[in-house]
Amino acid sequence: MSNPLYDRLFGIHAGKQTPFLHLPDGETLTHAAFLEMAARLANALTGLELEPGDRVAVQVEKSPEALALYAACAQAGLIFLPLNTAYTTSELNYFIENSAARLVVCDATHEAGLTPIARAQEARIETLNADGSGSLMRRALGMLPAFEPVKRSEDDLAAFLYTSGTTGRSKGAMLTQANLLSNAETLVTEWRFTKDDVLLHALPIFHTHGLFVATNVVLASGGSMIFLPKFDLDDMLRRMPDATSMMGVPTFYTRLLGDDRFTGDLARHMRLFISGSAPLLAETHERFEARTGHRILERYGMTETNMNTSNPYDGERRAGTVGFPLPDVELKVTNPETGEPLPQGEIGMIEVRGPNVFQGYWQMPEKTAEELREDGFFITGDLGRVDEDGYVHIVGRGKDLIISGGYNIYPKEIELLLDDQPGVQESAVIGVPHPDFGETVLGILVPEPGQTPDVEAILARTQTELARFKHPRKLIVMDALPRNTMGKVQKNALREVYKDMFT
Ligand code: MCA
Ligand code: AMP
Repeated sequence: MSNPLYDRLFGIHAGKQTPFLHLPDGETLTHAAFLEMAARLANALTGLELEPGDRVAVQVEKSPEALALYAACAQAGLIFLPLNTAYTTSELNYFIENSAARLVVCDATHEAGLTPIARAQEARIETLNADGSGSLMRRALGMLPAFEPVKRSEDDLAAFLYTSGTTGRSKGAMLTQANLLSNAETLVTEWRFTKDDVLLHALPIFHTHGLFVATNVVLASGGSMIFLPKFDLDDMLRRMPDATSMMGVPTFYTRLLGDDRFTGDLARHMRLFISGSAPLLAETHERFEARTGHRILERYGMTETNMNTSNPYDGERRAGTVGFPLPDVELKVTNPETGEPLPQGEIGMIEVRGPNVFQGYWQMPEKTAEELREDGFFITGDLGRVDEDGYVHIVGRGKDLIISGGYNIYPKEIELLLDDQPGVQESAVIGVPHPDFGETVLGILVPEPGQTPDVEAILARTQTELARFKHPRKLIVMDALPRNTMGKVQKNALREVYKDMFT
């Protein structure tokens, strides 16, 4: 029976004794062993009475078992819904409820907190820990290491990835098998991945970058990954000699450059360095080339679209640009007010269309209609231009987004929480330059007349409600927010005033 996602990424490796994951302890997991683990998990999932199309919400640490759970969901026709390990219980409550997940898989340390939430949804809960232990693997180990993939078509949904929104409510981006496959297969060709590649993988696997870009590309090409639990400079330097390629967010590159042990010699044998998820400063690009001789290949993508553009493998990788639209992706720059295409070179809204573009936001038809045009073009919210040679430049964001170390943060979500705090009349949250994370979160509070907000207590409150990476690194109290004549808060003015706060 056919199941394109499983067949083309995983099934092609059936029985192969070639390495797939090189683990931190020196062990290697072969493709065959990985597929057996996935099949056992798929048997365990169907044993939990899950039906094709059901959502499986997964908040677990990075491990081979966590990756096998993704493969198992593909095989069993379930919708994989990975969640950032930094999310707090109150954030998770929303995702589980909104997606109506049928199964929640979490670390044992979060089981007690999540059980009432799962129960309220009549969802099951299983545990999977960083070391591969937990109730889900216990079930899986008692299962057969073979599973007949559930029949699926390319148009069936394969994953939901939640992305924050301008209104503060996260939206579940629905991705089909075709969305994932088309992008993975295009990138293998564009970036020349082969079975001989060994990718240094230190990204989290709950976002597009680490899961669909890095992992799917390696799967589709038959290569292997040095699978590190997180970015640790010592591990990166130690393992780089065994790798051929690396994908990372700009923070990876600035951290490597910040260490004298990262020498040209250490990187010389590498085939390819790729950057994305946030703007790579042209200066970082240049320093990296001066140190290693390599020009970083920068590409541009989104949760809703996977990858849209890439600098060329052969040809000039132009610093400060995100390269050309991928072969099957159409990209246009439009007038943000009218949607009319603009002449080449002019700055406007970037819109994209192609097999990579998602199906819409789960149960949010109005939000979908606002961003996904009927003709299939997705309004990215990024402002850019196409230069005379066809390179795409991202020059800013129409959306009020902060990107910190590659994680997206929508100010609205934090502002809603700050506005609710005692003594606060209103707030504004902005991103300001940060040497390590690129940008970081700054909160500005306007007190209610005659009141003095307790800044420490408010910071503490953000800590219980919001994931760590969203916490304002500082709160500033101001008498009034700058506003334009329309009454809109002038965040640009605030960003200008506080731009040197962390640099
Ligand atoms: C960790 N912290 C952060 C971040 N990460 N704070 C702000 N922004 C972050 N990104 C917190 C930690 O909890 C810690 O808190 C403190 O900051 C310092 O942590 P540190 O040890 O320095 O951080 P780290 O654990 O080394 O992580 C930094 C990191 C990591 C390596 C940059 O955030 C990372 O792997 N980022 C990649 C994100 C990613 O994959 N994005 C792709 C999204 P405390 O002070 O309490 O100790 S997909 C996407 O964007 C699209 C589709 C695309 O194009 O790819
Ligand atoms: P996400 O919501 O995590 O999918 O993040 C997508 C956003 O990250 C895009 O809309 C861009 O604003 C930003 N982004 C991704 N790659 C790049 C890049 N290479 N340069 C600049 N911004 C990027």
